[in-house]
Amino acid sequence: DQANIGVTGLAVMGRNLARNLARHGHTVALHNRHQQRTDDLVAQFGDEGTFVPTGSAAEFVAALERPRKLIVMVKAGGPTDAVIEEFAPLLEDGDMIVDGGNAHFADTRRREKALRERGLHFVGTGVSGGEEGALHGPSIMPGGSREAYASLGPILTDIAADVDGTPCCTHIGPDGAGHFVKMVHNGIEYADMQLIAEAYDLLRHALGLEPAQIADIFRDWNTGRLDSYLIEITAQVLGHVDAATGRPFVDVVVDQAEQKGTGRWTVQTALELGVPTTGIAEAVFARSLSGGAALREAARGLPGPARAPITGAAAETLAADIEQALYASKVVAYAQGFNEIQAGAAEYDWPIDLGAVATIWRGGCIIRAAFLDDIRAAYANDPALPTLLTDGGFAEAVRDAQDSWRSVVATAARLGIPAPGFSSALSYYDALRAQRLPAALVQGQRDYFGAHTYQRVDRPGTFHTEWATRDAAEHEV
Ligand code: NBP
Repeated sequence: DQANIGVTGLAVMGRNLARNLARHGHTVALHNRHQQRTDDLVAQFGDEGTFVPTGSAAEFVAALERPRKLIVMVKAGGPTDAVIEEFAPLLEDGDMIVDGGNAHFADTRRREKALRERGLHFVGTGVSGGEEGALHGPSIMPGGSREAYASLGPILTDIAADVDGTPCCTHIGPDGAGHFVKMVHNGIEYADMQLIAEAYDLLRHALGLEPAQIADIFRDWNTGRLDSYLIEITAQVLGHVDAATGRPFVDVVVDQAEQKGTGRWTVQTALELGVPTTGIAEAVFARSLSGGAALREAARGLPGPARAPITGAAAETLAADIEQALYASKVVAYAQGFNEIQAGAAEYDWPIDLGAVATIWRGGCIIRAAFLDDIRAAYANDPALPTLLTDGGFAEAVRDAQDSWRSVVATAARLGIPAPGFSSALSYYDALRAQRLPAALVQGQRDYFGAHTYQRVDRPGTFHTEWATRDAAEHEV
């Protein structure tokens, strides 16, 4: 049997993608560096569809009908290059290598270029949704050439999640565009998780609620505009009781958040592109701070304000205020993430449709949410929207939320509860809407010590002031 698609790298992600493909009627060639995984897959799930297990790279390539389509699901970095080097010499003009791993988009650009010169298509593809998504329908973000997508698209849309009949898969753009968008997706995921964690921390320490009570609040929020996978699983985690101790699960977990690096990449790239993604950056730094055990130990005794939990009517308002702050901060984080995609698209000449990105994030991926449909609608209404914050619907929602948002940030500061996501999102909002920023003063400082020059509000030109002279004379440069 010739297979119409192949998967190499059969750890959790590759195995589940292969099963998903087979369940959709595709004949799937299987390959893994150590053949045990291939054999295990066939032994356990062979009855789910048609698999063609192979042992060697040559056998795998021979099992594929032309033009060949190979999905690579191995560890990102060196292993991906090793697999490409193993297979590329065995392939022929027009064959397609799909990298479904979490590659950095710059690596994908490099690999795409090198393989294009060898007559092969390289399709860096973001796959989100974890192992469950891979099996039941992920959100898929393919890059690479339009030509490759013409033959891969129907297969990928088959196995993607769908929302109201629309598949969560679209051709993002050439070369590294798919992995870029996947990277920003993960960055937004970091920001969203951090904001939810701050909401929990405030409910716990400003209101003195127990995790089970907070789980109920999140369950309630999940029936409204915050309806999302992340809020849903937050309620599950908070409601979970540790079997061994009978304590809330969240209290027996070490409070040091780990990271695999895609959040950091998103921020590094944002710095290079000059796009403020403060929500994602705060989330990445919050994880780093949590992991700095020695530093935290040294600082643990530093003084803070007295903390008496808020009670009574004020408590009622605070919970609702926290929902508003969470919503508004989330709008900021997503607005910043979409601006980073916009900047990446401009830098690398990718014709990315932001509305289409929001559309395919509505299902399958970790940040799936009702909210994404509002983002889709915002870009449908105005594809050139400068920021989600100026969309009519979001602008109104944030306007309505802002009193609550300010009060939550003030409460956090007063009680000494860290809320970097909430507060930096609010500062971003206030900075964006400001008539004048103190950047004018910064320009003055730069001109003073470094003759860096400045521009004037009242006439064109570039100016420098001779600060050291007695009359601080200005002249045009
Ligand atoms: P891992 O990232 O743990 O990678 C394990 C696979 O890589 C195995 O098949 C292993 O083969 C293969 N491999 C390695 Br390691 N080095 C190799 C080499 N030099 N040559 C050939 N094969 C090699 O698997 P995963 O968690 O399934 O993730 C796969 C990809 O999908 C990763 O890039 C990951 O970042 C991405 N991803 C993961 C998730 C998730 O939720 N886990 C979500 C989205 C994307 P072996 O069996 O012979 O050791």
